[in-house]
Amino acid sequence: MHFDRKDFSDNELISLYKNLLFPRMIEEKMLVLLRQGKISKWFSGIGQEAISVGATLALQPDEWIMPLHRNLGVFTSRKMPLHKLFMQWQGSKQGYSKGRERSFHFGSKEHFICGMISHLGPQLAIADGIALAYKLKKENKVSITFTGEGGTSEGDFHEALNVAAVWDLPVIFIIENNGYGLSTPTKEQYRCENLIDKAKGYGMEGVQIDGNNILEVYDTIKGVRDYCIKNQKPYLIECITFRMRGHEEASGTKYVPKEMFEEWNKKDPIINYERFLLEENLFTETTISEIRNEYKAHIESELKLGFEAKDIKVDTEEELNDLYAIDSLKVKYETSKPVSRFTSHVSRDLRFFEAIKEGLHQSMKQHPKLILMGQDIAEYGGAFKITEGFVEEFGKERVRNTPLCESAIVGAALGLSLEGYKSVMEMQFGDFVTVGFNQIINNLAKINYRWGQNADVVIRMPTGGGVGAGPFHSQSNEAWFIHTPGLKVVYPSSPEDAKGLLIAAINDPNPVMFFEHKALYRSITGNVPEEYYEIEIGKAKVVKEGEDLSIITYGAGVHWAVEYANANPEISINILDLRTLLPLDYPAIKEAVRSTGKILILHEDTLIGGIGGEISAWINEHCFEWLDAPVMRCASLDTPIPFNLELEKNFMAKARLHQAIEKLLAY
Ligand SMILES: Cc1ncc(C[n+]2csc(CCOP(=O)(O)OP(=O)(O)O)c2C)c(N)n1
Ligand SMILES: [Mg+2]
Repeated sequence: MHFDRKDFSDNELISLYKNLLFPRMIEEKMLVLLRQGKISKWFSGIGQEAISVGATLALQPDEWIMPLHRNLGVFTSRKMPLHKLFMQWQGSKQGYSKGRERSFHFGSKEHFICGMISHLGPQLAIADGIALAYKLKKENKVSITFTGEGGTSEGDFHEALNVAAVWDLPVIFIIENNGYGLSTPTKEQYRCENLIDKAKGYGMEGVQIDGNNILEVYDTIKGVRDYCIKNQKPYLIECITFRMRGHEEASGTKYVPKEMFEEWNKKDPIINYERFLLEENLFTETTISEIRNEYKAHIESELKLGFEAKDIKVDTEEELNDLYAIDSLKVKYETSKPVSRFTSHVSRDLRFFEAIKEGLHQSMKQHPKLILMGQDIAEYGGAFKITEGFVEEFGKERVRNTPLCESAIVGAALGLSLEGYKSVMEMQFGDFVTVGFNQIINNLAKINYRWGQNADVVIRMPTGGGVGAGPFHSQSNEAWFIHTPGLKVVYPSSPEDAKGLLIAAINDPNPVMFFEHKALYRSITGNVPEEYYEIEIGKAKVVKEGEDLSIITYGAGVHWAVEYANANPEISINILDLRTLLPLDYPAIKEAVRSTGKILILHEDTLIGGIGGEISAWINEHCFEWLDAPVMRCASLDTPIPFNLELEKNFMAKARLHQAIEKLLAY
C-alpha cells in the first residue's frame, strides 16, 4: 500500500492514525463484551475504518453526514462521547434515542449526523436536501452520504444521484464497496465493471480509490469537497474495501472464501498506516503502545460510565408526546394566537383551488425559507395550476421543478428540514405517493420519535375520483397515512378551510399529508378571508345541525351529505366535517353521537380498512350508551376505481348514500 504524505503535517498524520485506531479498539472491546453476553450485536466496520474516519475528518464539523450501519468511525471522529454511544447501544434512555433505536440507527443534531433508517438507500436523498439548503444559503459546505455496494441497487441511489446532478448540489456520495451485501457477492449485485462507471451516466465526476488507505481517502475527499463547493456539483467516490467480519456480529462468514480474508488482512488499513508512520519516523513502537494504552484506559472508563446507565422507566405519556415536535396543537392554540383570524373581515368568494393557491402564496411570503417542490410546478404551474405564477414571483430557487422521482424529493424535503427550511412537495397526483411511500412512512413520520429531529414537510395530495381518471389518478389513500404514527393527515372540504388548514400545516413543524380533492378544485366556491389565517389542525366542524342522524364525513363526502340534506329537508341531518383525520377530533365525534344517537360514517375511500372502521370502533367503545342504532358506514366499493363514468359512479360511496341513510333511519 503506497502512502503519499503530500504536504500533510506530522501532527495531521498522527491525528489521522489516532482517529483510525480508536473505532478499531472500540470494536475489539465490543467483541469481548459480546462473547460475555454484555452487549447486543452490531454491524462491524473492522477493516473499513479508513473510509468513515477519512471522510469525516475531511469535512468541517458542522457539515452533515448521512452514515450507515458500518460507520462507527463517523461517530467517533465526530467526537461523540463514548459512554453515551454505549448507552445508545444498550437501548438506554440516556443514549441518543431514549432507548427507541438500535445500534447506529440514530442521529444527533449537535454532531450533524443524520440517523439512518434500516432501508439504507433513503439516506442518499436527504443529503440532496441538505446540500440544497447550503446552496440556497450560499454557504461553502457539502453534505456527505454513504452507501454500500449493495445499496447501489436500490432505486434511491439512482434518484438521489440524478437529483444532485440535475440540481447541481454539492453532495459527496461515497460507495463503500466491501465485496458483499450480506451474503450477496458483487457479481450477483451489479453487471457494470466498476460502480464508479455510473457517475458518467448521471453526468457527474467520480473516482475509484483504495478505501483502506487513510491518506488516499482523506486527501481525495478533501479535494472533492473543494471541487463540490467551488463548482457546486456532486461527486461520486467508490472506495474499494473489504468486510472483515460477518454482515452483523455473530452471523458468520461461511460464504466468503478464506483466501479473501488472507488477501485483505494484508491490506489492513491500520497496520499498513502504522508501518508507514514508523518508516517515516513519525513515531516509534513505544508511542504506539502509549497511544493504545491511553485509548484502552479511556474505553474502559467510558464503558464503566456507559454501564451505569439507569434502567428505563416506561412513561407512556412521554412516548406519545415525543411523536410530534412541539406543535400547534399543544402550545399555539392554548396559550396564544400568533396567527390572527378575521381581524379585517374582508373576504370574497374563491374557488377551492384558488383558496389553496392563496394559502400557499401567503405562506411563501410569510416564510422566506419555504421551498416548493414538485413535477412541473414552476413555469407550467403544476398539473392543477395551483402554483401558476409562483416561479415568476418567487424564483426558480424556491419554486422547484423536480425530476420524476417522488422518493428522492421527499428525502430532499427532509434534508431541507434538517437545515431549518420548510418545504411543500406537490404530488402530481396523490396516487403517485406510492413511489415516495418509504420516505414518508419510515423517515418523515418516525424521525422525531426516534431521535428528536422534526420533519417540517407538507405533502400536497391531489386526491379522489369522480372525474373519470381511472385506477391510478383517482384513489383515496388517506387511510395508509392515518395508520402511521407521527404524521398528521388533513383533508379540507371548503375553500375557507383549505386555505386556513394549509397555512396551519405549513406552520406546523411536523410532517403533514394535505389532501385536496381534485373534483372540488373547480366545482366548489366559498367565502374566503383575504388575510393570512390558520384553521386549527385536529378540529372538526359542524357543517349543519340536525336531530335525526349524524353523518360524519370529510372531503367530497361533506358535499354529498349537504346535497342529500338539501334534497331531503324532511330529514333533520347533522353533518360533521372532520377536516383532520389524524389526529381525530374525538370530542366533536362524541358530540355528534350524543346529539342524534344515529351515526353514519361516509367516505369516498373504500370500505375495508378505511377510517370509517376506526371511528366506528371508537364510538362503540366510548359512546355506546348514546347510540340508538349500530354505527353504519357508507364507503366506496372494495375494488380499484374504474375508468368508465358509469362504473365509477357505481363505485362511489355516494351511489349507496340514500340506501344507507334509509337503513339507519329505519333501525
Ligand atoms: C430495503 C432493504 N432491503 C433489505 C435489507 C436487509 N439488509 C440489511 S444490510 C443488507 C446488505 C447491505 O449491503 P451493502 O449495501 O453492500 O452494505 P454493507 O452491509 O456491505 O456495508 C441487507 C440486504 C434492508 N435493510 N433494507
Ligand atoms: Mg457491501
